[in-house]
Amino acid sequence: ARNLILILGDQLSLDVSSLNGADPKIDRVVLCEVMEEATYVRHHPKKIAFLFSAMRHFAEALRHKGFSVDYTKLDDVDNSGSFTGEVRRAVRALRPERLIVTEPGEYRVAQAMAGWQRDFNLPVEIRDDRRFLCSRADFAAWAKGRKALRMEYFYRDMRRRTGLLMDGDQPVGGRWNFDAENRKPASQAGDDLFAPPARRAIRPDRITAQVLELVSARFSAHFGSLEGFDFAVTAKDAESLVDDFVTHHLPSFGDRQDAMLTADPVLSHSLLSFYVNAGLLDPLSVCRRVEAAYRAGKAPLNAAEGFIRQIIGWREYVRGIYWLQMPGYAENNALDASRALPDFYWTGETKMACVSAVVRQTRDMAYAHHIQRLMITGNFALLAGIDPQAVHRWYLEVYADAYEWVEMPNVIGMSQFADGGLLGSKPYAAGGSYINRMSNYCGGCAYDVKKKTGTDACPFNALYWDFLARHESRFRSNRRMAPVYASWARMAPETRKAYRESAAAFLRDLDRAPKTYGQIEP
Ligand code: FAD
Ligand code: DLZ
Ligand code: SF4
Repeated sequence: ARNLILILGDQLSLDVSSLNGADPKIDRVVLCEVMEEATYVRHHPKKIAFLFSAMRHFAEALRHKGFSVDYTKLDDVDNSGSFTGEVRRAVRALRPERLIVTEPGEYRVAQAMAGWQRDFNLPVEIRDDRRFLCSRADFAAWAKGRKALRMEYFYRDMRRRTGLLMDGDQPVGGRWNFDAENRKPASQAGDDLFAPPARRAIRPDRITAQVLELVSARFSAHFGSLEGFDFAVTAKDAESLVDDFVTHHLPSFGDRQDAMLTADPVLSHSLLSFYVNAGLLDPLSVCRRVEAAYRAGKAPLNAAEGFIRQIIGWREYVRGIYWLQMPGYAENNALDASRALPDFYWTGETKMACVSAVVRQTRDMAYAHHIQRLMITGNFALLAGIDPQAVHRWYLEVYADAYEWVEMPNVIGMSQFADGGLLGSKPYAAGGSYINRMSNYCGGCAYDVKKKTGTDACPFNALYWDFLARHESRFRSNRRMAPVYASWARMAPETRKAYRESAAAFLRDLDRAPKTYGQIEP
């Protein structure tokens, strides 16, 4: 072979940069299912099944285009178990002139790749990942010399650069951000108002059925259920889910974005992150579809703008932060949090109905929407002072859209404030009243959300004030936190004491409970 082209499991796009200029007659493509990638953290079985099946289908699509593809299945006898091992095997067998690969999404893999040129005595060309609008170099240039990095300004640049929702050099509707219209409480998000049609489910084909068998045989010890697997595993099926989202769910996306309902775990979210992150969907094309729906009068501006901001704003921004900050970013622990992750993150067995619902949903679907991740499981870990490393590892394991470049900044930065405010200016901490306003979880909870302290009070209430009190010296001077510290200061000393004692009692019980799950090594 002339060029050996390695395509990773989250690079499944026919126009991925490693394939640019490839010639099916003389180049060779390698894809491999390897144990190291499936177990460096114990990924949810649905995530593993999704990627393996999508990889197998992608190999078929490449063959259809005339490429010779060397595909290693997980249980092939000579599978070496790692990217480096598989590249070594392919280099020995095919004696290519060079190796071409698109830059990986994780620092860990980038480190391994950095040694390949020397290890294999072969030119290795690592190309930019053009599926992102903003290259790592562009982001570094944008960040350079700024006192504080803020997503909102980055996002405006991305709007200008793409022309999305722009009228000339002005944002459509005269404003960049319509979030003020997007935070409707649960009482306005109910099924009676919107009654969205059921989600389109993709039925497993023969290839997926084989993968499901493999994954259930090999990874049943991992957290999560394989039951009811209905992910798209081809670009074509993923496109059909975009159609479905834009037609049926986008119109109410903005209104229902922050709400949480027990009976409707997805609301109007797109469920597209799996496919965008793995390469089955192109993020910019999805945004153009959403813009077209708005321009055709089929979706309101607050929905279209909100959706597009998540993709060309947040998604690009967190990736920029990740590469700007790695490898140190993973180590951040600005709030000195050290508590072990409670077992109920793995079992869902807790009296807190909100946490239980999100953990069980995560186990079943390998999915939770943004506010569930941020304001339920994330918020609890933040308030309880859980070790951010353990929280990071949990998120990387349990969500089918998780890769470090996107998961880590969202967890270490946005959710746990472990980066000390680099990513966001204020911690996402909230007590029970926020959760009660945005969800209908509290109605079915053993705790009383209206009660502030005592054993039957919602634990989020005391934990919230305890968190603020613990970190008063850090946050008091934060302008956005001033109002809550003013309330804290106005409270009677006995009230403050009761909050802190209630929180201490809850945390003592938490510490006493056995911790089994997080300790098991892969
Ligand atoms: P929608 O609500 O429909 O949003 C549309 C798209 O916008 C998503 O598909 C996604 O591509 C993008 N998006 C939205 N919010 C973000 C964000 N904060 N960062 C990056 N992209 C965003 N997203 C991941 O893709 N992988 C992760 O591992 C991940 N971990 C997270 C951990 C925490 C603690 C938090 C708070 C958020 C995390 N997110 C992660 C971001 C967000 O929660 C998911 O992208 C979203 O829930 C995916 O569901 P959806 O496709 O239905 O999203
Ligand atoms: C997540 C994952 C899993 C579970 N398995 C594989 C695999 O067997 N082969 C593969 O090429 N990629 C896999 N992936 C995705 C990789 O972990 C991902 O490409 C790297 O972390 C870089 O982002
Ligand atoms: Fe969660 Fe508290 Fe509501 Fe129970 S009362 S569901 S613990 S917020």
